[in-house]
Amino acid sequence: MIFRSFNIFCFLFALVISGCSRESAAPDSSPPPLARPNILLIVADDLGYSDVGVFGSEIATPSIDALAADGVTLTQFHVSPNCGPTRGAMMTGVDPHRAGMGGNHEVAAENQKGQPGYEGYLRDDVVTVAQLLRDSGYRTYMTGKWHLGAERNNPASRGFEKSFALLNGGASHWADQVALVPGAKTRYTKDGEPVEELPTDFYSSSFYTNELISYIESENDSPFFAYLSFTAPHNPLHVPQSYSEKYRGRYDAGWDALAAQRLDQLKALGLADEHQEPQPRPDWVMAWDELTAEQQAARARDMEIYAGMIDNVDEQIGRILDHLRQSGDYDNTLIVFMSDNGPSKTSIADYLALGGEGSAFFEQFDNSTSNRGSPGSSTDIGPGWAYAAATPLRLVKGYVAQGGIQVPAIVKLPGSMANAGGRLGQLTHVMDLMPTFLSVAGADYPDAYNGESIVPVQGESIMPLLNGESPSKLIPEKSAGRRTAWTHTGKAIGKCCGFQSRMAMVTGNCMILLRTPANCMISRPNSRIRQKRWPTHGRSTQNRTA
Ligand SMILES: [Ca+2]
Repeated sequence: MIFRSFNIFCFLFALVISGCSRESAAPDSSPPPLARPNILLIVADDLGYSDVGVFGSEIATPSIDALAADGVTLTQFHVSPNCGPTRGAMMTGVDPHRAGMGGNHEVAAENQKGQPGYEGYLRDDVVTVAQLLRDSGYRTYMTGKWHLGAERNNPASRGFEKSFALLNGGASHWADQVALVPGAKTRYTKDGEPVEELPTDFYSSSFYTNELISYIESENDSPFFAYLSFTAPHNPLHVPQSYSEKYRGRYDAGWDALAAQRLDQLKALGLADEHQEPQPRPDWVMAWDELTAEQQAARARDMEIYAGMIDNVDEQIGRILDHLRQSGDYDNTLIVFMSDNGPSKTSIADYLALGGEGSAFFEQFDNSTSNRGSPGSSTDIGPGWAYAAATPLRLVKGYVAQGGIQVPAIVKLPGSMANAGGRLGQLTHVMDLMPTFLSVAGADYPDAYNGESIVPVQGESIMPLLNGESPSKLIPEKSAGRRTAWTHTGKAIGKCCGFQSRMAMVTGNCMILLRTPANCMISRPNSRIRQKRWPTHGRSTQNRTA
């Protein structure tokens, strides 16, 4: 019924568009109107809640801000606290455990290894949105970070007709292919085939954008689903120097000052309550004043580079949106922009703790302040700037707390939106993207795929919400019952009824810890659940570091 209604809508929409074309006597260079819209999904990596302008950032993001003016911002959009699980849910519309992506398998806890739900690649009993859209006649493209399995899965085997992918969770942003962590091998593929060498002028964000634009340009016979998966601003912090120079001196006052400044801006934008206090600095974040002058200079430079990476990402987004405007596709494209998790506090010390060849690996880098951001360096924003980047939320990537799982998100529907420039504060989840995309494409989620039964879809289309229809549909009755099941990578997030809890659920403005085994999503989805409200301030177990 929904799809039939949608098809009627598509037909009427096409009539309206074609009627407009006739009335305006537009030149024939524009492509013919498509009954089904294109879909462009843009994902930033480890971008904090207040790291873009419309969410309170001081970083210049005019392209993202313009997209928000044409679309709506989702101020309660939820993901998993780490890259792989978010991408698993995003691609399949189901809980990341059911997709085989319960955690980042590179850092799985002992009790997760070998368990169903923690395979580290997309399981055979899930289907991707790319597969279903391809099967329904869409052209399907992706560039950038995959992180959904290397041996068992790659974009080419999971529905993408054209792809250029980094299979790993991260790597150097330059052509040198230096691995993110000791002992890892950086792996790129093009259309599923290994890529041994990158162009000498390779820089991740611009290369991925160029490649995706070339795919979109190469064909014009059907709508496209394009997934632009930036690896920025994930560490290592790398960007052409002209971008970081724009922010020279901007962060000399430190992360405590930045957190306060962003909170003020969020209040001015109406995104934070006027009475909200700054989040207490976690024990693992040093006060800026405790750093030596040398440490402050190095850390301020890191944030300048991070800001430059986001500035550069915004420029790339502007380029692809301009391309769509010039080709006449912009108005007929559903566009989503989001981050995959909160800002990362991971520092070199954390990688060294993984053991192996750590010390020797990091000896290769020249992390002098003058070389930071350039090839041959490997730095990060560390705990302090991550704390500030998550403002006004608590904690950061890797934590089942709002700062880890609540991210900036923007959606622009095809055509003009009656609520353009507005905000939607209902609880939405990355699992909802797949059903939303299928809805606009007029495609069904099947009971079986290739003759094998598959996991039923768990997300829900947010089209009614975006269209301004039934705005309460997802809240409170839906969100109150939504099992979001975020897990922390191998670590308890708090105690619940005397047990270490690794799961939580958001209901309205509360996060509730769940007492349940980490792998119960597969084996016992209805296992006994006991709940406890998460305290205002979590305990911290980590050493402080600059
Ligand atoms: Ca990430």
